Amino acid sequence: AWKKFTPKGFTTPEEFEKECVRHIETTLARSLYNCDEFATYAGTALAFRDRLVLDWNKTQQNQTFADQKRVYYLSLEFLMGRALDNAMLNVGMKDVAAKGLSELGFRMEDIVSQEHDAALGNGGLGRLAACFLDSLASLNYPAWGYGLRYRYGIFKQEIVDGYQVEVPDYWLDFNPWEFARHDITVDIQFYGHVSKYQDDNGTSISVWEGGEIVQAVAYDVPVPGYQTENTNNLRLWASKAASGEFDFQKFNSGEYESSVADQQRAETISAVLYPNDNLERGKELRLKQQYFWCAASLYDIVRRFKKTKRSWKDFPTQVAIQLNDTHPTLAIPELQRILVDQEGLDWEEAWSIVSKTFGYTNHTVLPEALEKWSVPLFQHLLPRHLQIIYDINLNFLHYVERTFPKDRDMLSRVSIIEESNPKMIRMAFLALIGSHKVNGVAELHSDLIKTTIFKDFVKVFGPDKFTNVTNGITPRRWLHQANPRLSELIASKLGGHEFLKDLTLLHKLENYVDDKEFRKEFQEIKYANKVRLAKHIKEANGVSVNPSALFDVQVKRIHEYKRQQLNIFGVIHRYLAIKAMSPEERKKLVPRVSIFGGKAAPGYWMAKTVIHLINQVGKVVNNDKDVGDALKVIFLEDYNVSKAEIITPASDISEHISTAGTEASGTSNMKFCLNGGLIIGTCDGANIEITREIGENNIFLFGNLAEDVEDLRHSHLYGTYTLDSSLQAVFDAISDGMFGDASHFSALVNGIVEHGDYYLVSDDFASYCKTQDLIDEAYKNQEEWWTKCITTVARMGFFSSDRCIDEYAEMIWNVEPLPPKQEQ
Ligand code: 26Q
Repeated sequence: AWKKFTPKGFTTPEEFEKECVRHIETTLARSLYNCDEFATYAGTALAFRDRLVLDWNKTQQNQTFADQKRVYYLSLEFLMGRALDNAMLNVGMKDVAAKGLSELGFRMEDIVSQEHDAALGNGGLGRLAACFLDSLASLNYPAWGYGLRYRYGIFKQEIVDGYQVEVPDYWLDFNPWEFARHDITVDIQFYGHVSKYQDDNGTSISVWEGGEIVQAVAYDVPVPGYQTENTNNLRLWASKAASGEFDFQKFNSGEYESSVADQQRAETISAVLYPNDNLERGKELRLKQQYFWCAASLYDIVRRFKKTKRSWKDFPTQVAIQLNDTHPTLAIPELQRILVDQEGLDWEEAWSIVSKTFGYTNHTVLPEALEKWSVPLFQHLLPRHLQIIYDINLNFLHYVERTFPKDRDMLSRVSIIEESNPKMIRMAFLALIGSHKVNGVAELHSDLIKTTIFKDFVKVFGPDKFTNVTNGITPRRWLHQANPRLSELIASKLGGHEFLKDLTLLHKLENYVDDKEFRKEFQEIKYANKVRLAKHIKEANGVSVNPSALFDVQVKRIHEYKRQQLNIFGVIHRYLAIKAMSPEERKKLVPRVSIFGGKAAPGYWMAKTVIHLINQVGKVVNNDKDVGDALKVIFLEDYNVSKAEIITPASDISEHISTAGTEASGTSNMKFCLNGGLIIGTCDGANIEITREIGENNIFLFGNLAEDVEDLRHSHLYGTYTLDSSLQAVFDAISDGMFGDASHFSALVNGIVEHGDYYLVSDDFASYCKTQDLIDEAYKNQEEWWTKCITTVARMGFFSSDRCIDEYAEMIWNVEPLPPKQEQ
């Protein structure tokens, strides 16, 4: 008999080296002679990939045979960042590999940084999807992610003369983490028309005919869990010309160019990630992306379900599909179409299955971010889906009419179709009507959607359809990987790394708040992280910053509602104050480094102006001899996940200062706190729950409340209003040309002074500056400061994405974990 083969990967540095070198010499066909850092990265990645693949295959087999409910997370964005470091830590072999690498003459840090970020996302929404995959895998949930394999991820940002310049992010040159499945393809139809036929029983059936076909090809990415064999799958679809469509006639008759052009047109669908964050732009290509990806994913899910030979009514007990915002809403009419047109179910039966299968997560209440598509565009691209949406709407409106016969206006308010010119499809309404649960991403936000955009729907469906799942972050990447020394320090006090699987265990750290030794080490770690960031700033910006200064960080997408303008106006205010001081007074100041980072959507002119102003202020302040260390202003180029891993552990204060009621949750606020930084923030999004967990004494809150925003906006437009005098002084400095040509910034200033100050910068400015002064005072009292930091870390347990995923599993998906099979 054959002995059972149990794959065992390397366990010693020598074994690792052997594997790494084998891959360099054979898989990559390179000689060890000219083995540079990149080749070594590739060898290392392939050595770890081998281990993942075995677990991955086993997991998928296990999931197939287990025959239990699975979760599908549909997201147009997965902002994964780098994979190698994460894989090494999950397997628990990073130290072994580091030793092996050093024997080969390399430093782990240099090797890890060779990897290109997988930047298939804009910001919070995409990174949330990545954290969720990590938690789903680590908690052994049978779950798949479905997304698009963009050839170009989010653009790379360069700063040239203070302006943002976008550079394409071609990231697929060498990607060891994906597996092309050329045998798993789906033909996707576009355009064409709908014909009606009678079947043998005389019932009419609709058939979508004509148009063009594009092929979807699956690319699979393994998603390893932390210290479990469980390795889930992320399936990304790439577009390709369908074989029948590639015109060989043309090809042979010398029209080579136009036949290649057809091919390229098909590949355009998955070519590029739309770089808008919280702003919807109704472009046809975006709608094509959405349908392409939804249709391919659903075909795949349905195919898998059909293999179980179960009856259709079991579909919602076997399949849970979560919609990450409205971007995958087309999955709803698509499943209805499959069930009715292709599988022959009657409408009611099909709709009951559809509406039990989907859950919808809302991430915004900003009106400019709510997705709408024009009916004529839809008619052209997806004629059958438009009919289905009209039928869904009709049934829904009948129901509303019966339930609320007296409220005639209700019908037009809740209709999926907006009666504008052209008519528009409101995707959020379709997502809500087609799902069994709708959730917001923080308590305030989940309350707000019930009283604003979905108010009428609470009446129609009742409040129980709506729920909250406060966002979370994975402690594996955002503590263990980004801040290994802090992770080790915590482990040394808590007796191991269990807290990385159950973050609530952090509360035990409160026992060490007054422990002298612990406090000292905690401070040393923060300092070392700041030294590392200072080194990066020196290399990237050429500016020397003092690591003992207070590091004040705001890194996130640039958006008016996030109010980087409030921050930079505050910086100018500080600069003016410093200029007015005597040298003796300046010496008493807490030195500060204001660090900004983030991308502006390429067409978002105001956001680009903010970037320009920050850089202009930096140029003046950083070269002003009067100021010295008292203030430095840094804009870090190309903020992304791997930069966040350096920046997050190095902050003393981070800024989460959106106009109250505009930021759905925010997740970087959680990352900074978990890494022992304090935050200055408004009463918005998850800041409110962070305050509740860590205590009001440990956070610097300021500004107006969400409930007052409407009145404040009104009084700007119709009341009398005098601008705060210190903000006026800031505007005067800008107008005087202190930061270069003032005309560059006039729109930014006028938006506040003349055009209603929609984001209430002037209303919050005084309270913001006052709170910044409080921070300076608090920092002077170092003992108290570190108490706040340590207490904050100890109380962050709630914000693990593991907690979040367990809540989704219980309240929305009704799925159980599936632990990996023990080897016999
Ligand atoms: C829509 C249509 C067309 C083109 C682009 C888009 C689009 C793309 C990305 C619309 C929105 C987004 C991204 C939104 C986003 O990141 N929202 C953030 O989600 C986080 C996770 O829940 C929250 O923490 C943030 O508060 C929220 O802003």
